Amino acid sequence: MLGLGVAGVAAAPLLQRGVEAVAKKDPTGLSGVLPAGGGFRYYSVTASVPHKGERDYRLKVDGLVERPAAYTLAELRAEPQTRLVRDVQCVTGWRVPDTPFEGVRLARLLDAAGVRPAARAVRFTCFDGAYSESLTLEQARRKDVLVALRMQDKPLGHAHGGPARLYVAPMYFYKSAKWLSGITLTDEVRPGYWEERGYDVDAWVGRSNGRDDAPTV
Ligand SMILES: Nc1nc2c(c(=O)[nH]1)N[C@H]1C(S)=C(S)[C@@H](COP(=O)(O)O)O[C@H]1N2
Ligand SMILES: [Mo]
Repeated sequence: MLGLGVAGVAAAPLLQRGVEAVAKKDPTGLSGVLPAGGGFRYYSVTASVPHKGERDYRLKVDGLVERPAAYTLAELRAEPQTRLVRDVQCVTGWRVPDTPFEGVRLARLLDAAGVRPAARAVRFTCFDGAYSESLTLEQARRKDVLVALRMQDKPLGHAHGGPARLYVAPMYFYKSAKWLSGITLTDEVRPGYWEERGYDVDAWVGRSNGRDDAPTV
């Protein structure tokens, strides 16, 4: 997996013109190698993703909760916002230092929903219809895990998973599910898209990125 990713990045200049066509043929997303502004690559495991905005975006919170909810963007913006500046690290090798993300702490949304005692994990689903992610409940409650509405001090653009994505600051960027549409409390961790394909569920980048930060429980 890592080998393929590095090869893909190295081949980027050759692929630039044809990258869209290539991406459509590559369900792994490893062809998302078009260098983007600020050192980011845009990754998507699907060839196209619908646009959602003010009118039709909803973030559902359900599963093992007392009060299921569906947030509009305006409602998410009305919550207290937290800004974090950390390094972004993809497992295929690229890294973008000091990237600001801003949004609502996931712990806040979990508390508002009233997590039932049987819940042990959180599953995240996306309106691309394919990607998913997961965290243990303890990980999900950390202060450095956000539902991000802004990135690089701008509203989150569609290519980066807008209007809202998960942002798991202390872990590899594949944990930060783009186009986030569902937060489901479950009784055990259900492996996400890449985790079913061999990536670790616990994707800590390292202590320097805040691993020893206390959870907010
Ligand atoms: N829905 C969705 N989220 C996703 C992915 C994806 O393919 N689909 N790729 C993941 C991976 S592997 C990385 S490195 C980052 C890339 O985010 P970016 O496209 O904003 O750079 O998103 C993560 N979240
Ligand atoms: Mo990644």
